[in-house]
Amino acid sequence: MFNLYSVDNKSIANILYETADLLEIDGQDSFRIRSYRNAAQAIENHTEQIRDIIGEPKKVLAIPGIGKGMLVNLQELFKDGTLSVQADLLKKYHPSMLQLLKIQGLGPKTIALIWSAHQVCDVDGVEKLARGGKIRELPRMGEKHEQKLLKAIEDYRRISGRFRIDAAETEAQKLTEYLAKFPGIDRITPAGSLRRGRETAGDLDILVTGTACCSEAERQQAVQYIAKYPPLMSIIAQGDNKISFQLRSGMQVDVRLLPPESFGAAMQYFTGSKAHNVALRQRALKMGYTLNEYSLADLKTEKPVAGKTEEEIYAKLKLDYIPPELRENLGEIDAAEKHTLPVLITLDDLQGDVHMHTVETDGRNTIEEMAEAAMARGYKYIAITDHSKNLAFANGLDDKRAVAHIQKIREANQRIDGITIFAGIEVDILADGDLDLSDDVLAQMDVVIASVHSVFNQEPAKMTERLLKAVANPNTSIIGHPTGRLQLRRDAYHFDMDAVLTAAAKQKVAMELNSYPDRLDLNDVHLRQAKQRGVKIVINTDSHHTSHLDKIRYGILQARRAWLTKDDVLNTLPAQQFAKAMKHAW
Ligand code: DGT
Ligand code: CA
Ligand code: CA
Ligand code: ZN
Repeated sequence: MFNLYSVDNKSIANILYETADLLEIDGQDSFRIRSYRNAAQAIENHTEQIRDIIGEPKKVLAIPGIGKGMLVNLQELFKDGTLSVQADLLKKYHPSMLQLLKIQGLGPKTIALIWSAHQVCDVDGVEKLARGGKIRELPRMGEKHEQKLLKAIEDYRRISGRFRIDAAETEAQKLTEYLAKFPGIDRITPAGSLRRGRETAGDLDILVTGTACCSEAERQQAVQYIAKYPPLMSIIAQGDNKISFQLRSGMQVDVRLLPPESFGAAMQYFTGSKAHNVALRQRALKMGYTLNEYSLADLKTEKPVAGKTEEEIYAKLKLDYIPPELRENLGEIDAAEKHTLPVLITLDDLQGDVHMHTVETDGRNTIEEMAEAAMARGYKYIAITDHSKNLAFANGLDDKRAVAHIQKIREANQRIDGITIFAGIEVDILADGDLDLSDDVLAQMDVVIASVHSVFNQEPAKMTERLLKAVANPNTSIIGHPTGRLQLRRDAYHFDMDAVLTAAAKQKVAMELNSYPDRLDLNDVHLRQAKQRGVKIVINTDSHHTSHLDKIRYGILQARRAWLTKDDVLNTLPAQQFAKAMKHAW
């Protein structure tokens, strides 16, 4: 069973929401359904992680909306990794029901209708019904509903085709914990787009090796074990050294079992990218070798010359080792040959994180708590950057509150040893390009992040002008999440990126790499463009909770994919130099 001690409140809430929907489809009484929804909501909003308090029933029962029955459910969830109420319902219907519930506008009531009329509960089946005009015949449904449903299925397919890096990573971790329990599996590693740090993954590629992968009979036993992975929904293909399946989340997984002597070759091959591999194979051929997933071998004798590690393969091909993030055939092979690969930035290079919110606006923790958490990560400084008044729903600060907040931050900085706390703001860039607070107040800040949070649909020329005005404001230190895109949800707003980058380089205004996995903004492509224009980057988390500080690693991955080095990133500087950089001096 996978380890639920790494499961956060959000995932527990999701299981309870799903269960409530399933109970509703099953026609159970509304009181019971509501108790699941209420518990889900309470857990989702609870600041303490259930996994930390599950051993203390009193604390769990103290959460409003959680009664004795729900406590038993939660205990079961942590003990067995599943909820029997949910498991039974999924057995009665089919696990595909969970994917149906993810379709916009398709609720439990309609699903129940479809089920009772047609006993269909999978996306393909429902689509077929809609195309055949069968949905409009159901009670209280019409042609309009049918068309809307078809459109929603199309959207679902488009979006669910790829998963965000954090979701892919979580699934990979859970599966890894499960695989590690099989005797004779010694190494498990993700390959593919996840290992290259791409912002989304189409599917998971997991490589496994150990004594259990040596003979066909042994591999078959391991494959049998993998086929019993609880979140597995259906097996797509199964072979001698490979099994592909779909998880209940909709994610597809390829697991390959390899003998230790070809593990490096397999890592190289399945990490990709395809374009990198094609180029590398051509190089191998020119040098008298063949390269495949089993080894690098002599072209004539077919004798393997490397395969156990990736390092020896690159070395034999007379290349410096190429980090996975660079393997996109964008010049890395050439650079590896000439020994000019950049020394990519690492997490350890960062000295601080300068975009975070507190309880003063829409964050969940205090200045002190953020500072302590940052110190525990080894940071030398942070900046507290709460919202400005234009973001009314986030309780944004007006001039007066902003000044008082600066004072509070300065006091906290005095009180707390071992870390510098800069006073900052994430100020809204208004529709006309003005900033949302007075110049006089902004001038008192150490760090001014200017961000667009409203009126996204301006004409590109207008949006460009708006951003240029914000860059030109002498108080602006950083442009926050510069394109505004939300992955798989909202496209970037349209503007002339090159014009904005050119102006930013000239004014010495930095661009943010916002590490929040919904955002990853700027992305790898824009970061490379920024570097070419001589623009400096600040890598931040935009934390609204102490636990969010961890998300910095997603930003680091994107920075590495963009070939960024320590010198390209301002928050690798010591505190005093960083403070100067925020005032356009570097
Ligand atoms: P994804 O899943 O769309 O996010 O992207 P990847 O890069 O994970 O692609 P995937 O899962 O199709 O394949 C994993 C790796 O396997 C890929 O990066 C390179 C390797 N690979 C797959 N198909 C081929 C192929 O036809 N030729 C070569 N040379 N490599 C391949
Ligand atoms: Ca993949
Ligand atoms: Ca794959
Ligand atoms: Zn923001």
